[in-house]
Amino acid sequence: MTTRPRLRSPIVVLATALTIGAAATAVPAFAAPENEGAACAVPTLPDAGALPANAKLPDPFKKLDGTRITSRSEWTCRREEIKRLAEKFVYGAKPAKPQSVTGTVSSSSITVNVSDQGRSSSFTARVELPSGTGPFPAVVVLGGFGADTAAIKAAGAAVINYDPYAVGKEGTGRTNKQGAFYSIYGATSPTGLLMAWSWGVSRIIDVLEQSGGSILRADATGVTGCSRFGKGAFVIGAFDQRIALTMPIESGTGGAPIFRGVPGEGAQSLSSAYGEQPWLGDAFGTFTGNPNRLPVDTHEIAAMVAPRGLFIMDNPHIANLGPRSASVAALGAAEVYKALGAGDNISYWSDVSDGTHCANRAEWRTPLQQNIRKFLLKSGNDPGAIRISSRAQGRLADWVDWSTPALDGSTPTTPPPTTPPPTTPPPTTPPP
Ligand code: MCU
Repeated sequence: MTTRPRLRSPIVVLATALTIGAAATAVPAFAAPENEGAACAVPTLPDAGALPANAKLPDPFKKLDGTRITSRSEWTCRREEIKRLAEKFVYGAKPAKPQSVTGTVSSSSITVNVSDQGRSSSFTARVELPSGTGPFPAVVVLGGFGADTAAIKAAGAAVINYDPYAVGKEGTGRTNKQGAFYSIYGATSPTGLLMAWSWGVSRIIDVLEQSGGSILRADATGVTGCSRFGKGAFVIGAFDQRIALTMPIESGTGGAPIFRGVPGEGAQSLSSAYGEQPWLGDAFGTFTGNPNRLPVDTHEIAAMVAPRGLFIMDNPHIANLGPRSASVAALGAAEVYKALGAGDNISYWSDVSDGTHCANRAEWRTPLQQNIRKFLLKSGNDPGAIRISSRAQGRLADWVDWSTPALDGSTPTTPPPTTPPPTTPPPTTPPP
């Protein structure tokens, strides 16, 4: 079942930030909402048994009512459809912001206390500040390996060391899930670990917002992680629009690679990834034998990040990681970015020499820092790049039977950080 997020209007967000941050100096003028399309009217989703088989990638521009979007403003509610399909069939529901989120931010740690419907839990994350004077943007680094934290700090961003296992533990069965998420939503919650981890980062950002932003800016958060934590980074960035920069590394099956490409590429099989840990939601079990009935694929999850910064790093030397399928996801998402006028905001880079999984790679240092400057520090404007290694090159044309529409470009989908967003979602009825 998809939990319908409670509407949290941008006006409330602004008022909250001003009230709590009244004593601080560096209050962000406007904080983007976690999910801009929460109020969109979405048709009833199909049941798993009624989904048609489709060996090609679903058309990201085609709404549930069968018509295609024609303007950029419609992307907000089309994205909401993708979000709800992804929750129902792939990752499990991400609950709305809990009744109470409190916490503290210091120069060395963040504490998050959550309570909802009589249950509570908490977790902490260690903070490392860069040199210089804050407030700083921050990159949430999952799991503590594979991400170039020295390069992140050298670029001027703080590192928030997030332990995903505190929020969603590995090594448990699907009916005994543990961690801060499951203490609240139950050990038998059908929501998988990736979405639980995503919920945890959203709660960190809630606390950053409430802190007034004097140490860490709440409006400039990035996320990264490698391997299983690359799967996590991918989902975290897709499901919280307050995250300005999403950087999954060598994420493998359950992360960036298109599900439909995994069997042919010889990547970790869908059933292996589903069974290894409860990363994906319980509902994904229906699709592990054949992904063709999935009404969404990962090119659309990547497109949920648009027009925000997305930098997918991959390793073309290990077929088990599905780098060919990941490149197709990036190419498919890039079509959405282009249609939204944000083609420069997506990067994919698998052109690397060292084949070691989660190695620290010199090749990614410059684009990583460029992305941090562009999306977190707002001090650069380097265009993104798609650099696919010839070792593992996917072809989008093999996977699509749709073309990219020229969207009416008059309305941006996500307002820039300094401009308040509209208080009502755009109309959902198709134009006559
Ligand atoms: C690529 O991510 C995973 C992979 O899906 C697992 O099968 C393997 O056990 O672990 C990888 C990983 O997280 O390595 C650190």
